[in-house]
Amino acid sequence: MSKSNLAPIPELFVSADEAQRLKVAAGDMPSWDLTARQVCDLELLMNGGFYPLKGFNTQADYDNVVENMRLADGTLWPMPITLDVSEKFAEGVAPGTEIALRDAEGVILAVMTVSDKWVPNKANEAAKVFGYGADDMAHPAIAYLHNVAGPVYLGGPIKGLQAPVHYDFKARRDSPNELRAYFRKLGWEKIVAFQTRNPLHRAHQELTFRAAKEAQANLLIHPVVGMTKPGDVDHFTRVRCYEAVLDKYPQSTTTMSLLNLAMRMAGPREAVWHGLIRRNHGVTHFIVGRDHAGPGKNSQGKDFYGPYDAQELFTKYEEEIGVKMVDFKHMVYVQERDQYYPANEVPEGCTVLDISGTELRRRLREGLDIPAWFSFPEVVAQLRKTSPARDKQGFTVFFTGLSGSGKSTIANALMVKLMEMGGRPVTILDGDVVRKHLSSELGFSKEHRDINIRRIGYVASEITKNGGIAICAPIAPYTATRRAVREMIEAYGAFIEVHVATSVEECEKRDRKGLYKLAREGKIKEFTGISDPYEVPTKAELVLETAGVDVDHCAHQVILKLESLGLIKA
Ligand code: PPS
Repeated sequence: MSKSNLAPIPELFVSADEAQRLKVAAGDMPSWDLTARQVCDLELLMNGGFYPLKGFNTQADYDNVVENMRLADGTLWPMPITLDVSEKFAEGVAPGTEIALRDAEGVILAVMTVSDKWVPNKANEAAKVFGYGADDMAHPAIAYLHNVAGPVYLGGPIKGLQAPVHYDFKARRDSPNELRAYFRKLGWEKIVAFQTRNPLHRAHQELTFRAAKEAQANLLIHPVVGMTKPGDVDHFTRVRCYEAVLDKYPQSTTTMSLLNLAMRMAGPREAVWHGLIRRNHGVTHFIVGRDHAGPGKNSQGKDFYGPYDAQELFTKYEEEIGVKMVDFKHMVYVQERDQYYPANEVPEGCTVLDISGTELRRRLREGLDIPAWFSFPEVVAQLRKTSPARDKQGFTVFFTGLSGSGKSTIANALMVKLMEMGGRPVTILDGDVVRKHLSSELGFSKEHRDINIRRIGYVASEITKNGGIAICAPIAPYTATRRAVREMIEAYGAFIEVHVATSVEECEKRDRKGLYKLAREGKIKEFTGISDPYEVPTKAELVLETAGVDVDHCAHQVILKLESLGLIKA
């Protein structure tokens, strides 16, 4: 185990001629559009990252993996690699059938000969693989298993036609055999791999370098760029950060390669799985830290796994994995020495400084200083680009209220005030204007109103995502639809719901467009507040009473709210 066996590892790709023949034959096969996670799994199946698997798990392999962490033949394998499909698709596929596996664009990546088809016991899978009952949806893989994964599993051997195409960071992506060839070429015999799904800061650089020195090995930074924990920093930003850190290692000791793995956040089992995958990539040592691949807190607010569970399980199977575990040393910054030390070797009487992940996110959000002892300025610059301070992020102000309540007028006044301040582009999505340009074919049934509001929500979410300010001013009479729009936008930035609470009596008295009169006369059907419902918001960020208050004052109240939320600076 001290030296890597860098001979090529078996892949599942067929010859070019056979691939061509299968591609033509696939035209007549049932065709499955792979999910994002299945594309990641398939890539590692085909390129040998999941060696010795020859395809998606058969039922016998699955059962034994779930119960005993072993394939049916007894080989160590801790993670089910399953092709989950819909009932409808499964109905048309009998064992023995060949199916074409396509990516999101319809490109055929592989052909699978279905040998097994079964309905899994997902609750048992969750309990055995992730160690938790089916009800703990705080675990991302348990939530995925129940809410996203199809109800039927198909298993069988794979014939690989082509690897999924990546357009980003091509030069940084290596199959196991490409990495093995690289190590052979450089004469690297001992290689320690570092798995990560987070940006690297100084402490990580120190610990990885120290780990490599201790093992007298070269270092492979091997970040996961397939699927990580929901909410993680996106891989585009992370890879730019990693590239900046790579320059900090002594030349020719260290390399970096991106791994298109879909993580499950399964703690101890995941650590063993990571070890096997790294062995397949030719490494000899693997850094396993505290709470390796842990998914955070469960629904009771406790960590899913014990801090050293992953290290214990890895150690137990180290021989079989074929990779030596390197203990992750928790490195801390010692102020007086201006140096990092392992936490248990801090000189007496010295001051230890640290910044937690939560504190780092707060500093980024509020645009506060991130000291150079904590991270490299190049890394901080990349993170700031992706997570600008709140007063530089996009957001949406969503006015809702009856027709004639004053939404559009206040929205226009707000827009002008924000434009006067400058800094971010402002777009107004007014009810009338949207109905002219985006929703001209829609009427006022519940179904059509919902489509209209979701369209507004989608446009506003794109504006918010790209750092702009969206001001929406539709009636939006339904709570559930407003909530759906909120969720859509909060994925990218703040959502401020403003209820313009002018009463129906006041709106009817004003009747600026003469519509209430027509509605009373029955000439306009389904008129909000008269012959159609308006569900009053109960959780709006701001409620504006407009009776006897001028527009300027109303708009100013919104400005004050935005200031209090840190979205604009006074
Ligand atoms: S919704 O419910 O959010 O989809 O409505 P919205 O897109 O904001 O459109 C409201 C404007 O359409 C005019 N209008 C009606 N409103 C309500 N009910 C009915 N049946 C109706 N028919 C036409 C009305 O002018 C609304 O404009 P505002 O600016 O709200 O007064």
